[in-house]
Amino acid sequence: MSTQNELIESLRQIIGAPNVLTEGDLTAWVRDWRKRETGKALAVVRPGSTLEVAAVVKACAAAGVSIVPQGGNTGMVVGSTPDASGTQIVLSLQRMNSVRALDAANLTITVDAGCVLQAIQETCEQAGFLFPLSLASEGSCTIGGNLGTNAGGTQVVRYGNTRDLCLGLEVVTAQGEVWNGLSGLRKDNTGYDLRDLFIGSEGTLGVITAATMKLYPLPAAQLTALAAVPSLDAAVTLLGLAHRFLSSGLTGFEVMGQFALSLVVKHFPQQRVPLYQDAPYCVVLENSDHESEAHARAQFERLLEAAMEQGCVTDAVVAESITQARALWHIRESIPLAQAEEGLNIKHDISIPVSRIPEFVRVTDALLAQAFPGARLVNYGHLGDGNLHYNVQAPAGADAAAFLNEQEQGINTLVYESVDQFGGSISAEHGVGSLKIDKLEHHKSPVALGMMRAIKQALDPQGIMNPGRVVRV
Ligand code: FAD
Ligand code: 2HG
Ligand code: ZN
Repeated sequence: MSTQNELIESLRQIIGAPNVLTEGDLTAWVRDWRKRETGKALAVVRPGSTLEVAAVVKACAAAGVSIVPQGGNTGMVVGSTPDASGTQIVLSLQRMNSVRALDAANLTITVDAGCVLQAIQETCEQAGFLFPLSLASEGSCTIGGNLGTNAGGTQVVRYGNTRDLCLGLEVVTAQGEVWNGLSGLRKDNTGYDLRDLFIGSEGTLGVITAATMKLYPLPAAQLTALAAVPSLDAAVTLLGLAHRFLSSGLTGFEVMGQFALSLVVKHFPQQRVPLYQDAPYCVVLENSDHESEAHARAQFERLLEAAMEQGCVTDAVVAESITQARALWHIRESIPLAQAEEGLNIKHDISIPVSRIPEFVRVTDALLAQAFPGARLVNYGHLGDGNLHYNVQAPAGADAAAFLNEQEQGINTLVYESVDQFGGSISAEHGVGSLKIDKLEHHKSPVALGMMRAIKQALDPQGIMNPGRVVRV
């Protein structure tokens, strides 16, 4: 029997044959969400407990077989699917989906890594708490994947990204040992922060099996508004006013370019998209208030009045009900899906200091128009965090796959050089995966890359954890 067959046999013994998939349609595990790549797995392995994960990792390490940790497989950078060799296993955490504990006094929840984000939000809400991480993929992404990518989303402006919400982790190391760091402590200065090493490491250092996350009180009211703005400069001015008028009540500030919104109108005609026809950009704002809805509404009115006086808002609607608020958010959250419907596309998940974003967009739009005539810019994102999704869609009517084949490298180089010029980052929230591994080598300093490689070598000397992702050793 070959080593690979022996490994599969021992995995079957460890976690039960029905949880080691080698046949049938494995597309859901081997193709990435964007349909950029379809790999081939030696097996899809679905352990049901931390001890099973540890035993699986030990067996793979002994056989020298690489492991690709996977949660909901909603990642944007081809990081959670196997390569085409058929020699890697996909380690799916989906069966590990229990809430372990909710500590109301400590304001924490401890969950298995395979818990779906939306299920965590709902559990917390039923217990009277807010778990603020919020992404359009929340119905299928897992907390393990959120931690693996240090996901952002639409509430970062107030609550921070996944890293800011995490107090402790349980991790299976690349050697198959279990590190229990589920402390729930808000203060712990006992040396290097191991938790922060694993957050954002995209499965390249170990497997996150559980996490202790922060909870917040549920706000008394959450109000959503949509504002039409005459320019990105105006959107930045509005952001400044929103910080001033709403203070910590400002829990969402998302910008959407007119073309991005037109794709939602085109592909989801059942959605009503107000205001967008008359403005180059619209902004979704959210005000969470711990007093009352009336207080939140009065604050919003004062903000929008001041913004209109200053000319940075030309028109606005404030949602009158939860249904209306959801509809406004749904417009924003539909943009990635509308882009997918429009065809294969190029994503740039970038961050730039907020103050420099309008100039970045002016300069980069012009460079792209000159070098790649007809390419369509889909610009939107988390302006409150200085994070744009500065995406590119093939020219209308063009063969998108052929366009990406020929132009993606050039477009990426142009955009990322501009990002460098403006002091930004080539990945704000989606991570590096395999799509940006080459780019990272150009844009990260040699000193930083050297430290990253040293960490990778120290924690995964065999190089079996998600190889070909984030950093090459
Ligand atoms: P996967 O895609 O399965 O994995 C992602 C990475 O994490 C891989 O490298 C994988 O190896 C690693 N990983 C997964 N689980 C573990 C684990 N238990 N231990 C160690 N490593 C692990 N992202 C944002 O940041 N903000 C957004 O607003 C946002 N919106 C999105 C909207 C849509 C419609 C979609 C499809 C995606 C969006 N994403 C967004 C991207 C994606 O949802 C996030 O990156 C999410 O955190 C991935 O979670 P997942 O469980 O699907 O992880
Ligand atoms: C979002 O903010 C996600 O909607 C996806 O991060 C962004 O598809 C994208 O480029
Ligand atoms: Zn995003």
